[in-house]
Amino acid sequence: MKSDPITDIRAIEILDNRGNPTIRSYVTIDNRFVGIADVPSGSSTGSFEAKELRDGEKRYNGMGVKTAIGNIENIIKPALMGVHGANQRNIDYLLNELDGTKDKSKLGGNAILAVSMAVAKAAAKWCRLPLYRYLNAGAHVLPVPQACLINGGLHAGNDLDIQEYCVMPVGAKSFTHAVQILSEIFKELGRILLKTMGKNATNSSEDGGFAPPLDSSFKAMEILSQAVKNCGYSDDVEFGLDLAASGLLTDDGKTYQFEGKRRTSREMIDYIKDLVKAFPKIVSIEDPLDEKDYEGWITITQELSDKMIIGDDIFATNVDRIKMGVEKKIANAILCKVNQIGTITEACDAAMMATSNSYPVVMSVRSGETEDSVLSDISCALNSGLFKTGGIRGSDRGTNYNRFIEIEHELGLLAQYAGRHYKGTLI
Ligand code: 2PG
Ligand code: MG
Repeated sequence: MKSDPITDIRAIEILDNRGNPTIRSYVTIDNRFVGIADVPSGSSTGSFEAKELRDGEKRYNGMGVKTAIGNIENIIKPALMGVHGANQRNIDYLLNELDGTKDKSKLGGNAILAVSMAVAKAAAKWCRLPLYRYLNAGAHVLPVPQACLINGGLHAGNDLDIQEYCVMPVGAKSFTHAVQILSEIFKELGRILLKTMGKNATNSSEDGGFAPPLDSSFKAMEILSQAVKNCGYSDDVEFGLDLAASGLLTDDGKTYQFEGKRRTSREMIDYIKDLVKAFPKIVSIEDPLDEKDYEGWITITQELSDKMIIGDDIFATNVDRIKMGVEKKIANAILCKVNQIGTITEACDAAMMATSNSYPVVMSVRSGETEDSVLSDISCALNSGLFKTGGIRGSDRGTNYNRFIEIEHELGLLAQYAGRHYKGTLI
């Protein structure tokens, strides 16, 4: 009898923060060690992502995940019963083999990830280790939280076309201190929005930032910078944007509908260059262009080489796509979202591929999250220098902030806050 056999796998349908169903899975090792994991889900999803399996029936407007749960119970469970749990690479390999498709569309990326993450959690318990330590004996980096305090695009019911305006407290002394800075700026931002635009301006977005009735990125950056200044943190923070530009592309497949105009790729690049000229503390720009606009990506990476140009939809946390990006000189950093690729092993491989080509790794949550903080542990295991968390309110966001604070306490003197070295590999 193996000492770490998988002895049970179960899954149920729960709700995420947007009121959409998602999967919670339970994996048991050796009849005693239970790992529980919830699957995140995006709104601004790219076409290269692992496919989420949704029921497409009347219930939950087609968003149910009962078919994916059926796949866990009827296909994955019988295949994994008795298999060593504490060998994540082998588990993830078996999951991929069972699915047999490139995009995990047969069993569902959500079904596969649910099991991949719950196995890791159960195995960590079996080893009597916290998950980050189980995944990497050298885990010690607390990332700079990249918190989006103002939202637009698909994440907000306003007219801002850029999806995320983020604050990065690079000058904080620790992760715990970074959270304090973010919270103070968030509250001051709320006061400014209330005073200048009234209470409707303080409504929340899908992932916890404000969704003020603005239609200009310059104005949003102005207000955000003012809040930072009022709190006295101008020297301690930098800014990041996520344009999520695949969602801005028009039907012609070439031009973008952005801030009241149809713009070519060149015009989008020029707009971004003007914006970062006006706000030089914007150091990080994610998905400035569509996931297939390779020429545009090559140009912006070259012309804004002093900024972090982060590939999210274009790379989809996929080793082959990152390799392609490195060869073509597309972007100079990656966003790492575990559910884009569908297993922990493949997400770690993507991060390693990026790191070994000097592309910094920004770990990220999705807009659809639950109270599960598994991504914090994975970020810590990867010694990632940045973590995109969404806003600072809501327990679906707070769970990751709080988990990092907990890890920082746990690590004590071993903990290293990435701070101004967020681009570097601190392994
Ligand atoms: C993104 C993410 C997270 P979503 O585009 O980076 O903020 O959004 O999860 O909706 O894809
Ligand atoms: Mg993005």
